[in-house]
Amino acid sequence: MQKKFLLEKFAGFCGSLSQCDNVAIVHHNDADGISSAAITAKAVFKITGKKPVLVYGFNYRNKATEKKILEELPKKANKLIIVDLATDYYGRKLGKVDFMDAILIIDHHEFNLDLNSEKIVFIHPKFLSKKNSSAYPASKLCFDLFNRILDLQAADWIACIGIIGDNAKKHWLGFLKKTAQRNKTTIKEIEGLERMVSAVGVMQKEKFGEIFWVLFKAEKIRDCMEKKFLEIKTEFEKEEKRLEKEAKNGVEDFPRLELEIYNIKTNFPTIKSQIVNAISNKKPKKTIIIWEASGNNIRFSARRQDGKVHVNRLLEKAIEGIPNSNAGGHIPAAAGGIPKEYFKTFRKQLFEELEKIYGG
Ligand SMILES: [Mn+2]
Repeated sequence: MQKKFLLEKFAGFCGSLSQCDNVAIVHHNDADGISSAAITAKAVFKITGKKPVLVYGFNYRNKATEKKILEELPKKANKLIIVDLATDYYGRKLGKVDFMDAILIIDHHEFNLDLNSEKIVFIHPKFLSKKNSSAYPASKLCFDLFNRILDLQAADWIACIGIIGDNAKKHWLGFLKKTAQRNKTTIKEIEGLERMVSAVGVMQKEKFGEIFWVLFKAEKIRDCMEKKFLEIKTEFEKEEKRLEKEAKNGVEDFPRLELEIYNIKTNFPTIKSQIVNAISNKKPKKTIIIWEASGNNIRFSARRQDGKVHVNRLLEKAIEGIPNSNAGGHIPAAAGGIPKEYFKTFRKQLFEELEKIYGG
């Protein structure tokens, strides 16, 4: 897909938006996803004078939300914007939403299928930038795209929440610094805000929707700092500390394969991302895997920051042939799940794949 043509297609989508449209936004339920949605909603509001009629946070494999989305969409909205959701998974569902007038997808996960068509505008960093896609969070991409069409400068700090949440800070230090200056604050304060947003997403998912509206309405960082959210952040940081310790105590270390496997037990399964990021940021030359049992399933996250192992491929290989399994994401960061009775198979295939790389 040609860059110029794609940007024209994007401008065409924005140009076609009017007061008569009812826009729905579906976003990944994490810091990058919700920031992408807030930036997008601000842009839609500037263009149409209307708030989005529907906003859904969505996690992969959440069948209940998926069903609700597909039921409500045709009743309430005629245009759909999907942000920060892997299209290889979500793309298959898009067949079911061809009743929409137009669809805009902005995402940065690895993909196989280019969804661009007459009705669908699909924008991915691969089409626009030489940057590695995982280093170009969806929130920054949304910010850059809409900022071409209208002045969104005032929402620069929201893009930073997504950048920090997706562990891409080191790729955007200049932008973070500039944003902190323009907002008369520090990078540290913006990091605190990201922690607060992630804390609500992890600890009290039911309140995460509120965060979207807080970000959407906020004009500046301090408009978001509500006491009830800051209390959740304190709880979150306590749980994080506890789990980091627990993980370290039970680590399985495989030095020859530069592999460390961690296990945690928690009531807040999505906290895995934060724990594995914290470990991996200290050990960029190790493949780090963290897993936890939830019901009949094992869920896992993997990280590798020097690029020697592509953890999205690694996990995809490790789940091969396992029914009801899934895995995917980015080269340095990926996640997935399997039914727990296949944990041995998963481990066996994981080691086999690593042996191929390390020549065992
Ligand atoms: Mn993302």
